[in-house]
Amino acid sequence: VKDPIRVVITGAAGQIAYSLVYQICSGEVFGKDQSIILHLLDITPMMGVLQGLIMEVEDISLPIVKNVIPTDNEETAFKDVDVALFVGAMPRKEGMERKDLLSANVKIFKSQGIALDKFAKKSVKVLVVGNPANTNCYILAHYAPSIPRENFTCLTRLDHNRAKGQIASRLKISPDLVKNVIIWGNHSSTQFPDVRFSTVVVDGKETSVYKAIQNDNWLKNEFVSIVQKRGAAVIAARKLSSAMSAAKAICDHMRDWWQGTKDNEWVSMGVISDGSYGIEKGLVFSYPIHIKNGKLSIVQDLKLDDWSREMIDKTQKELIEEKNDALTATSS
Ligand code: NAX
Repeated sequence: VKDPIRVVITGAAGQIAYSLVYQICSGEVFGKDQSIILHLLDITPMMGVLQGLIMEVEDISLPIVKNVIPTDNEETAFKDVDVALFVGAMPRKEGMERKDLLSANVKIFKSQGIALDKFAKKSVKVLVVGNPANTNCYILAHYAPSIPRENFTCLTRLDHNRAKGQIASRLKISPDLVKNVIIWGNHSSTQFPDVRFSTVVVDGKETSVYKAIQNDNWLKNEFVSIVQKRGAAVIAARKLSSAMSAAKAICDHMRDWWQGTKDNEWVSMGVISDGSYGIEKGLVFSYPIHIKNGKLSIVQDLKLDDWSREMIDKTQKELIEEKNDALTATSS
């Protein structure tokens, strides 16, 4: 068994964390031979609930968990961590405007960014899940300037998995036979789920999604809209936001970062833009990402037609507005 890595989960008393902790502790993400010290951060009123979670972690008695540290203190939470999963955020309350939510959350991420910068290892791998995920990640990175830019990501893997799921169910095939979907842009309803380069295996033969489905109208309209609005549909049905599927997506994201993607395959991740595909440099934008030896790279040279350019510009526009509002909220 390898020496332990320190993994912090924020929002640890919440519903995503409840599904996430078991998967992290079971070795599915970092490997069965990788021991773990788990740091669990939540706010002071949730410390009792967190104790319950710790009892459960003890009770499932997994061999790779060396220690669990519950805390409401940012220094304890981020001290020497190798991996930081930012799940915690303020939920949207009734009557709250989008702007109020953004302003409350970016303040949390400013404070946690400063603490991450001060206390975490410089090699820390960061994943932001709490919404608005892209913009929270932007603020976190902004306030943690000593950590390399390529270590910051936000979660769009749930959207990616939803897109795969929709294609698979339309073709009545298993989702693992769907490859190379892309989520471009913001984890919001302006995201662009793009299957122009995706392939599927049907009856043992690999073919493009467009050929297999033979309905461009469905792929350009209904499919896009279902994926964009899937989160809202889950909330409407469950009266709670996606948690089990979000936890699974977090694990997929981190496992691929740790272990890499196959040649000629990619996944979707929000990363700090280097200007690829005409996106403003510095914006946290979801791209097709190839991973080798722990290094993320944006897949280049995919052709954009007028329709896809327009879809990408629309989600970029929303992200620029969010970023500007966030910077105003954190500077006041
Ligand atoms: P919950 O409300 O169940 O849990 C959030 C937890 O965060 C709570 O325990 C709360 O006390 C804690 N928290 C609040 N402020 C904190 C702070 N300053 N420091 C530490 N902890 C703090 O929400 P849950 O369903 O677990 O969702 C968590 C976040 O994920 C939400 O922002 C949600 O919108 C977002 N999601 C993002 C997704 C994505 O794909 N990027 C998908 C799923 C989810 O909707």
